[in-house]
Amino acid sequence: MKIDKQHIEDTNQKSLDSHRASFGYIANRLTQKGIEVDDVVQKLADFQVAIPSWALGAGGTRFGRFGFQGEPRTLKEKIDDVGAIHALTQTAGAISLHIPWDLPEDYKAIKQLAASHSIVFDAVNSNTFQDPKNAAVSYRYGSLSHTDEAVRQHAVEHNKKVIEIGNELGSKSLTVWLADGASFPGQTNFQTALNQTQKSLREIYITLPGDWRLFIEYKPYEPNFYSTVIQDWGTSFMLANECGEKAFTLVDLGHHLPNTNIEQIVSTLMLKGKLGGFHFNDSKYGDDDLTVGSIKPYALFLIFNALVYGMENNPQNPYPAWMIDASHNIKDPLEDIIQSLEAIQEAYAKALLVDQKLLNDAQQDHDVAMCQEILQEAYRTDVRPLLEKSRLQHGGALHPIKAYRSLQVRKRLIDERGMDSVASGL
Ligand code: PSV
Ligand code: MN
Ligand code: MN
Repeated sequence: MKIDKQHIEDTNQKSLDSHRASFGYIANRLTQKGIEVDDVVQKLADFQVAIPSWALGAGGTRFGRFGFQGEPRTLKEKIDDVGAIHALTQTAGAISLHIPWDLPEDYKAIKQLAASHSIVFDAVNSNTFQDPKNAAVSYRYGSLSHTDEAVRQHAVEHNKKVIEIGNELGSKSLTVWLADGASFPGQTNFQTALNQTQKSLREIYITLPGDWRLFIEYKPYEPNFYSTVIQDWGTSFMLANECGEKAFTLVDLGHHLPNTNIEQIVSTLMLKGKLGGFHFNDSKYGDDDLTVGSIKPYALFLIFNALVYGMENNPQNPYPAWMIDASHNIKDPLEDIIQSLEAIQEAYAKALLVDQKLLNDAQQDHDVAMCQEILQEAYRTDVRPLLEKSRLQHGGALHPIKAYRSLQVRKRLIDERGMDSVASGL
Protein backbone atom coordinates (compact mmCIF):
# COMPACT_ATOMS: atom_id res chain seq x y z
CA MET A 1 0.00 0.00 0.00
CA LYS A 2 1.37 3.37 -0.96
CA ILE A 3 -0.05 6.81 -0.32
CA ASP A 4 -0.38 8.88 -3.45
CA LYS A 5 1.27 12.31 -3.20
CA GLN A 6 -1.55 13.80 -5.22
CA HIS A 7 -4.09 12.59 -2.65
CA ILE A 8 -2.19 14.31 0.11
CA GLU A 9 -2.07 17.50 -1.93
CA ASP A 10 -5.81 17.33 -2.58
CA THR A 11 -6.61 16.94 1.12
CA ASN A 12 -4.24 19.83 1.92
CA GLN A 13 -6.12 22.15 -0.45
CA LYS A 14 -9.10 22.28 1.89
CA SER A 15 -7.06 23.60 4.82
CA LEU A 16 -4.60 25.77 2.96
CA ASP A 17 -6.25 29.15 3.64
CA SER A 18 -6.60 28.52 7.33
CA HIS A 19 -2.97 27.31 7.51
CA ARG A 20 -1.72 30.43 5.75
CA ALA A 21 -3.59 32.69 8.15
CA SER A 22 -2.34 30.95 11.29
CA PHE A 23 1.21 30.61 9.98
CA GLY A 24 1.29 34.30 9.01
CA TYR A 25 0.19 35.29 12.50
CA ILE A 26 2.76 33.21 14.38
CA ALA A 27 5.58 33.93 11.93
CA ASN A 28 4.98 37.64 12.45
CA ARG A 29 5.00 37.40 16.22
CA LEU A 30 8.16 35.30 16.28
CA THR A 31 9.95 37.51 13.77
CA GLN A 32 9.21 40.54 15.95
CA LYS A 33 10.94 38.71 18.78
CA GLY A 34 14.00 38.20 16.61
CA ILE A 35 13.42 34.50 15.88
CA GLU A 36 14.44 33.18 12.45
CA VAL A 37 11.23 31.37 11.55
CA ASP A 38 12.68 29.72 8.43
CA ASP A 39 15.46 28.20 10.55
CA VAL A 40 12.97 26.70 12.97
CA VAL A 41 10.89 25.26 10.12
CA GLN A 42 14.02 23.79 8.53
CA LYS A 43 15.11 22.21 11.81
CA LEU A 44 11.69 20.59 12.15
CA ALA A 45 12.01 19.15 8.65
CA ASP A 46 15.47 17.78 9.47
CA PHE A 47 14.30 16.11 12.67
CA GLN A 48 13.59 12.52 11.63
CA VAL A 49 12.41 9.89 14.09
CA ALA A 50 12.75 6.14 13.61
CA ILE A 51 9.69 3.94 13.99
CA PRO A 52 10.17 0.60 15.74
CA SER A 53 8.93 -2.37 13.75
CA TRP A 54 7.25 -3.74 16.88
CA ALA A 55 4.94 -0.75 17.33
CA LEU A 56 3.02 -1.24 14.07
CA GLY A 57 0.66 -3.89 15.39
CA ALA A 58 -1.26 -4.04 18.65
CA GLY A 59 1.00 -4.76 21.62
CA GLY A 60 -1.14 -6.25 24.34
CA THR A 61 -0.58 -6.74 28.04
CA ARG A 62 -0.10 -9.83 30.18
CA PHE A 63 -3.89 -9.93 30.44
CA GLY A 64 -4.38 -10.38 26.75
CA ARG A 65 -4.10 -8.77 23.39
CA PHE A 66 -6.78 -7.12 21.31
CA GLY A 67 -5.49 -7.34 17.77
CA PHE A 68 -5.86 -4.48 15.34
CA GLN A 69 -7.24 -5.23 11.92
CA GLY A 70 -4.94 -4.96 8.93
CA GLU A 71 -1.73 -5.43 10.96
CA PRO A 72 1.48 -5.89 8.95
CA ARG A 73 2.21 -9.61 8.50
CA THR A 74 5.73 -9.34 7.13
CA LEU A 75 8.76 -7.09 7.26
CA LYS A 76 7.77 -5.70 3.87
CA GLU A 77 4.35 -4.74 5.18
CA LYS A 78 5.95 -3.11 8.22
CA ILE A 79 8.10 -1.02 5.92
CA ASP A 80 4.98 -0.09 3.95
CA ASP A 81 3.32 1.10 7.16
CA VAL A 82 6.28 3.28 8.09
CA GLY A 83 6.22 4.53 4.49
CA ALA A 84 2.60 5.59 4.94
CA ILE A 85 3.39 7.40 8.20
CA HIS A 86 6.37 9.09 6.59
CA ALA A 87 4.39 10.17 3.52
CA LEU A 88 1.87 11.92 5.77
CA THR A 89 4.20 13.37 8.41
CA GLN A 90 7.56 13.67 6.63
CA THR A 91 9.07 12.97 10.05
CA ALA A 92 9.43 9.17 10.10
CA GLY A 93 12.27 8.60 7.65
CA ALA A 94 13.65 5.49 9.39
CA ILE A 95 12.66 2.08 10.74
CA SER A 96 14.28 0.20 13.60
CA LEU A 97 14.27 -3.60 13.32
CA HIS A 98 14.19 -6.21 16.07
CA ILE A 99 15.98 -9.50 15.40
CA PRO A 100 14.81 -12.26 15.12
CA TRP A 101 11.31 -10.76 14.80
CA ASP A 102 12.27 -9.05 11.53
CA LEU A 103 14.66 -11.41 9.79
CA PRO A 104 15.05 -10.16 6.20
CA GLU A 105 14.98 -12.87 3.57
CA ASP A 106 15.88 -10.88 0.49
CA TYR A 107 18.12 -7.96 1.49
CA LYS A 108 18.09 -6.36 -1.92
CA ALA A 109 14.30 -6.32 -2.14
CA ILE A 110 13.95 -5.01 1.42
CA LYS A 111 16.43 -2.21 0.79
CA GLN A 112 14.73 -1.28 -2.46
CA LEU A 113 11.34 -1.17 -0.81
CA ALA A 114 12.62 1.03 2.02
CA ALA A 115 14.32 3.36 -0.46
CA SER A 116 11.09 3.65 -2.46
CA HIS A 117 9.50 5.07 0.72
CA SER A 118 12.60 7.25 1.45
CA ILE A 119 13.21 5.23 4.59
CA VAL A 120 16.60 4.25 6.05
CA PHE A 121 17.43 1.57 8.62
CA ASP A 122 18.08 2.95 12.06
CA ALA A 123 19.49 1.01 15.03
CA VAL A 124 19.00 -2.75 15.01
CA ASN A 125 17.79 -4.31 18.25
CA SER A 126 18.86 -7.67 19.62
CA ASN A 127 16.48 -9.95 21.45
CA THR A 128 17.91 -11.98 24.31
CA PHE A 129 14.77 -11.78 26.42
CA GLN A 130 12.92 -14.59 24.64
CA ASP A 131 14.25 -18.08 24.15
CA PRO A 132 15.69 -18.61 20.70
CA LYS A 133 13.86 -21.20 18.61
CA ASN A 134 15.32 -24.71 18.84
CA ALA A 135 18.27 -23.56 20.94
CA ALA A 136 20.00 -25.66 23.53
CA VAL A 137 20.18 -22.71 25.94
CA SER A 138 17.54 -20.67 27.75
CA TYR A 139 17.45 -17.01 28.78
CA ARG A 140 15.12 -17.78 31.66
CA TYR A 141 17.79 -16.71 34.16
CA GLY A 142 19.45 -14.05 32.07
CA SER A 143 21.47 -13.60 28.91
CA LEU A 144 24.61 -11.43 28.85
CA SER A 145 24.79 -11.65 32.65
CA HIS A 146 24.05 -15.38 32.94
CA THR A 147 26.09 -17.49 35.33
CA ASP A 148 26.60 -20.10 32.60
CA GLU A 149 29.26 -19.29 30.05
CA ALA A 150 27.41 -21.21 27.31
CA VAL A 151 24.30 -19.03 27.68
CA ARG A 152 26.34 -15.84 27.71
CA GLN A 153 28.17 -16.95 24.60
CA HIS A 154 24.91 -17.70 22.84
CA ALA A 155 23.64 -14.21 23.63
CA VAL A 156 26.91 -12.62 22.48
CA GLU A 157 26.75 -14.56 19.21
CA HIS A 158 23.17 -13.42 18.67
CA ASN A 159 24.24 -9.79 19.04
CA LYS A 160 27.07 -10.31 16.55
CA LYS A 161 24.58 -11.79 14.10
CA VAL A 162 22.31 -8.76 14.58
CA ILE A 163 25.22 -6.47 13.73
CA GLU A 164 25.84 -8.46 10.53
CA ILE A 165 22.19 -8.18 9.52
CA GLY A 166 22.14 -4.47 10.27
CA ASN A 167 25.31 -4.00 8.28
CA GLU A 168 23.71 -5.55 5.20
CA LEU A 169 20.84 -3.08 5.48
CA GLY A 170 22.90 0.04 6.12
CA SER A 171 22.20 0.40 9.86
CA LYS A 172 24.91 2.07 11.88
CA SER A 173 24.05 1.10 15.43
CA LEU A 174 23.06 -1.74 17.72
CA THR A 175 20.72 -1.21 20.67
CA VAL A 176 21.00 -3.64 23.55
CA TRP A 177 18.18 -3.82 26.04
CA LEU A 178 18.48 -6.56 28.64
CA ALA A 179 15.72 -8.17 30.64
CA ASP A 180 18.44 -9.64 32.92
CA GLY A 181 17.92 -9.23 36.62
CA ALA A 182 16.30 -10.88 39.61
CA SER A 183 12.78 -11.06 40.90
CA PHE A 184 13.72 -11.92 44.46
CA PRO A 185 16.36 -10.76 46.95
CA GLY A 186 19.23 -13.18 47.07
CA GLN A 187 18.43 -14.66 43.65
CA THR A 188 21.60 -13.31 42.05
CA ASN A 189 24.93 -11.86 43.06
CA PHE A 190 24.86 -8.21 41.90
CA GLN A 191 28.61 -7.98 41.39
CA THR A 192 28.91 -11.21 39.41
CA ALA A 193 25.97 -10.29 37.19
CA LEU A 194 27.42 -6.85 36.44
CA ASN A 195 30.87 -8.24 35.74
CA GLN A 196 29.53 -10.87 33.34
CA THR A 197 27.45 -8.23 31.57
CA GLN A 198 30.47 -5.98 31.16
CA LYS A 199 32.53 -8.83 29.71
CA SER A 200 29.77 -9.86 27.30
CA LEU A 201 29.16 -6.28 26.13
CA ARG A 202 32.85 -5.84 25.54
CA GLU A 203 32.90 -8.97 23.37
CA ILE A 204 30.06 -7.55 21.28
CA TYR A 205 31.62 -4.10 21.20
CA ILE A 206 34.91 -5.26 19.70
CA THR A 207 33.10 -6.68 16.68
CA LEU A 208 31.34 -3.39 15.84
CA PRO A 209 32.25 -2.01 12.41
CA GLY A 210 34.31 1.20 12.62
CA ASP A 211 31.44 3.59 11.92
CA TRP A 212 28.95 1.85 14.21
CA ARG A 213 27.76 2.77 17.69
CA LEU A 214 26.56 0.61 20.55
CA PHE A 215 23.57 1.91 22.54
CA ILE A 216 23.05 0.51 26.02
CA GLU A 217 19.53 0.87 27.37
CA TYR A 218 18.72 0.85 31.09
CA LYS A 219 15.52 0.13 32.95
CA PRO A 220 14.82 -0.03 36.70
CA TYR A 221 12.47 -3.01 36.71
CA GLU A 222 10.36 -5.33 34.56
CA PRO A 223 10.24 -8.13 33.57
CA ASN A 224 12.31 -8.70 36.68
CA PHE A 225 10.73 -7.06 39.70
CA TYR A 226 13.48 -6.89 42.31
CA SER A 227 16.57 -5.80 40.41
CA THR A 228 17.71 -5.19 36.86
CA VAL A 229 21.36 -5.63 35.91
CA ILE A 230 21.46 -2.35 33.94
CA GLN A 231 19.08 -0.52 36.21
CA ASP A 232 19.84 3.16 35.66
CA TRP A 233 21.68 5.69 33.52
CA GLY A 234 24.71 5.58 35.80
CA THR A 235 25.15 1.85 35.25
CA SER A 236 24.66 2.22 31.51
CA PHE A 237 27.12 5.15 31.43
CA MET A 238 29.71 3.13 33.34
CA LEU A 239 29.32 0.13 31.03
CA ALA A 240 29.53 2.37 27.95
CA ASN A 241 32.71 3.99 29.26
CA GLU A 242 34.26 0.63 29.96
CA CYS A 243 33.40 -0.56 26.43
CA GLY A 244 34.92 2.41 24.64
CA GLU A 245 34.24 5.55 22.65
CA LYS A 246 31.70 3.96 20.30
CA ALA A 247 29.45 2.91 23.19
CA PHE A 248 26.72 5.21 24.51
CA THR A 249 23.80 5.36 26.88
CA LEU A 250 20.31 5.23 25.44
CA VAL A 251 17.55 7.04 27.31
CA ASP A 252 14.07 5.56 27.06
CA LEU A 253 11.60 7.98 28.65
CA GLY A 254 9.55 5.17 30.21
CA HIS A 255 12.55 3.60 31.93
CA HIS A 256 12.60 5.80 35.01
CA LEU A 257 10.96 5.62 38.37
CA PRO A 258 8.16 8.21 38.77
CA ASN A 259 9.23 11.86 38.93
CA THR A 260 12.83 11.26 37.88
CA ASN A 261 14.37 14.44 36.49
CA ILE A 262 15.07 13.14 32.98
CA GLU A 263 16.14 16.53 31.60
CA GLN A 264 18.99 16.57 34.10
CA ILE A 265 20.07 13.06 33.06
CA VAL A 266 20.04 14.20 29.42
CA SER A 267 22.15 17.25 30.29
CA THR A 268 24.72 15.21 32.18
CA LEU A 269 25.05 12.61 29.44
CA MET A 270 25.43 15.22 26.70
CA LEU A 271 28.01 17.12 28.71
CA LYS A 272 29.99 13.89 28.93
CA GLY A 273 29.40 13.11 25.23
CA LYS A 274 27.59 9.86 26.00
CA LEU A 275 23.95 10.34 24.97
CA GLY A 276 23.68 7.99 22.01
CA GLY A 277 19.99 7.46 21.48
CA PHE A 278 16.57 8.29 22.68
CA HIS A 279 13.31 6.34 22.89
CA PHE A 280 10.19 8.51 23.07
CA ASN A 281 6.98 7.48 24.78
CA ASP A 282 4.95 8.66 27.76
CA SER A 283 3.83 7.14 31.01
CA LYS A 284 1.96 7.82 34.19
CA TYR A 285 3.20 4.95 36.34
CA GLY A 286 6.07 3.00 34.79
CA ASP A 287 7.13 1.73 31.40
CA ASP A 288 3.63 2.36 30.06
CA ASP A 289 4.75 3.00 26.46
CA LEU A 290 1.90 5.46 25.87
CA THR A 291 1.59 8.07 23.13
CA VAL A 292 4.34 10.69 23.42
CA GLY A 293 3.13 13.86 25.13
CA SER A 294 -0.20 12.36 26.17
CA ILE A 295 0.48 12.55 29.92
CA LYS A 296 3.37 14.94 30.68
CA PRO A 297 3.83 17.37 27.79
CA TYR A 298 5.62 19.99 29.93
CA ALA A 299 8.19 17.43 31.06
CA LEU A 300 8.73 16.52 27.40
CA PHE A 301 9.32 20.19 26.59
CA LEU A 302 11.88 20.50 29.40
CA ILE A 303 13.66 17.40 28.11
CA PHE A 304 13.74 18.92 24.62
CA ASN A 305 15.08 22.13 26.09
CA ALA A 306 17.99 20.12 27.49
CA LEU A 307 18.43 18.31 24.17
CA VAL A 308 18.43 21.53 22.14
CA TYR A 309 20.94 23.09 24.53
CA GLY A 310 23.11 19.98 24.25
CA MET A 311 22.92 19.87 20.46
CA GLU A 312 24.01 23.51 20.31
CA ASN A 313 26.65 23.48 23.03
CA ASN A 314 28.06 19.97 23.26
CA PRO A 315 30.05 19.11 20.13
CA GLN A 316 31.53 16.23 22.17
CA ASN A 317 28.15 14.49 21.91
CA PRO A 318 27.31 12.96 18.51
CA TYR A 319 23.91 13.71 17.04
CA PRO A 320 21.59 11.32 18.93
CA ALA A 321 19.47 8.64 17.27
CA TRP A 322 15.76 9.37 17.77
CA MET A 323 13.14 6.68 17.99
CA ILE A 324 9.60 6.17 19.23
CA ASP A 325 9.27 3.17 21.52
CA ALA A 326 5.60 2.65 22.21
CA SER A 327 3.00 -0.05 22.46
CA HIS A 328 -0.56 0.31 21.25
CA ASN A 329 -3.33 -1.56 22.96
CA ILE A 330 -6.40 0.52 22.26
CA LYS A 331 -5.73 2.98 19.43
CA ASP A 332 -4.93 2.33 15.80
CA PRO A 333 -1.11 1.94 16.00
CA LEU A 334 -0.51 4.13 12.97
CA GLU A 335 -2.71 6.94 14.30
CA ASP A 336 -0.97 6.65 17.65
CA ILE A 337 2.47 6.96 16.04
CA ILE A 338 1.30 9.99 14.04
CA GLN A 339 0.12 11.60 17.28
CA SER A 340 3.48 10.82 18.90
CA LEU A 341 5.39 12.38 16.03
CA GLU A 342 3.28 15.52 16.30
CA ALA A 343 3.97 15.73 20.04
CA ILE A 344 7.72 15.27 19.50
CA GLN A 345 7.85 17.98 16.86
CA GLU A 346 5.76 20.28 18.99
CA ALA A 347 8.04 19.92 22.01
CA TYR A 348 11.11 20.36 19.80
CA ALA A 349 9.70 23.48 18.14
CA LYS A 350 8.87 25.04 21.52
CA ALA A 351 12.36 24.26 22.82
CA LEU A 352 13.82 25.97 19.74
CA LEU A 353 11.91 29.13 20.72
CA VAL A 354 13.54 29.38 24.15
CA ASP A 355 15.66 32.53 24.24
CA GLN A 356 18.87 30.91 25.50
CA LYS A 357 20.70 34.22 25.81
CA LEU A 358 17.97 35.78 27.92
CA LEU A 359 17.70 32.60 30.00
CA ASN A 360 21.42 32.62 30.66
CA ASP A 361 21.28 36.30 31.70
CA ALA A 362 18.38 35.61 34.05
CA GLN A 363 20.25 32.65 35.52
CA GLN A 364 23.33 34.79 36.11
CA ASP A 365 21.14 37.43 37.82
CA HIS A 366 19.43 34.73 39.90
CA ASP A 367 16.14 36.08 38.58
CA VAL A 368 14.27 32.88 39.24
CA ALA A 369 10.83 34.19 38.26
CA MET A 370 12.22 35.43 34.94
CA CYS A 371 13.83 32.04 34.21
CA GLN A 372 10.41 30.45 34.54
CA GLU A 373 8.78 33.19 32.43
CA ILE A 374 11.26 32.59 29.61
CA LEU A 375 10.65 28.84 29.53
CA GLN A 376 6.89 29.18 29.77
CA GLU A 377 6.72 31.91 27.15
CA ALA A 378 8.11 29.36 24.70
CA TYR A 379 6.00 26.51 26.03
CA ARG A 380 2.75 28.45 25.77
CA THR A 381 3.30 29.36 22.11
CA ASP A 382 1.06 27.51 19.69
CA VAL A 383 3.71 26.17 17.28
CA ARG A 384 1.43 23.90 15.27
CA PRO A 385 1.43 26.19 12.20
CA LEU A 386 5.25 25.82 12.07
CA LEU A 387 4.88 22.04 11.99
CA GLU A 388 2.27 22.36 9.25
CA LYS A 389 4.57 24.56 7.22
CA SER A 390 7.45 22.10 7.52
CA ARG A 391 5.26 19.19 6.38
CA LEU A 392 3.71 21.20 3.57
CA GLN A 393 7.11 22.16 2.18
CA HIS A 394 8.05 18.49 1.90
CA GLY A 395 4.83 17.10 0.45
CA GLY A 396 3.39 15.91 3.77
CA ALA A 397 -0.12 16.43 5.08
CA LEU A 398 -1.14 19.66 6.82
CA HIS A 399 -3.19 17.52 9.22
CA PRO A 400 -1.82 13.96 9.16
CA ILE A 401 -4.55 12.27 11.23
CA LYS A 402 -7.32 13.93 9.20
CA ALA A 403 -5.59 12.93 5.98
CA TYR A 404 -5.03 9.38 7.27
CA ARG A 405 -8.74 9.10 7.85
CA SER A 406 -9.92 10.80 4.70
CA LEU A 407 -7.57 8.62 2.65
CA GLN A 408 -9.04 5.59 4.46
CA VAL A 409 -5.62 4.11 5.07
CA ARG A 410 -6.79 1.58 7.66
CA LYS A 411 -9.61 0.39 5.42
CA ARG A 412 -7.18 -0.09 2.57
CA LEU A 413 -4.82 -2.05 4.84
CA ILE A 414 -7.67 -4.30 5.97
CA ASP A 415 -8.77 -4.87 2.35
CA GLU A 416 -5.19 -5.86 1.52
CA ARG A 417 -4.26 -7.88 4.61
CA GLY A 418 -7.55 -9.05 6.06
CA MET A 419 -9.41 -8.48 9.33
CA ASP A 420 -7.45 -11.03 11.35
CA SER A 421 -3.88 -10.31 10.29
CA VAL A 422 -1.43 -10.39 13.19
CA ALA A 423 1.80 -8.39 13.21
CA SER A 424 4.71 -10.74 12.58
CA GLY A 425 7.10 -11.57 15.40
CA LEU A 426 8.81 -14.54 16.90
C1 PSV B 1 11.19 -3.15 26.94
O1 PSV B 1 11.06 -2.24 28.00
C2 PSV B 1 11.44 -2.39 25.69
O2 PSV B 1 10.33 -1.51 25.52
C3 PSV B 1 12.74 -1.61 25.70
O3 PSV B 1 12.45 -0.26 25.88
C4 PSV B 1 13.37 -1.88 24.36
O4 PSV B 1 13.83 -0.72 23.73
C5 PSV B 1 12.22 -2.49 23.60
O5 PSV B 1 11.50 -3.21 24.57
C6 PSV B 1 12.65 -3.40 22.49
O6 PSV B 1 13.60 -4.35 22.91
MN1 MN C 1 13.18 1.26 24.63
MN1 MN D 1 10.57 -0.08 27.35
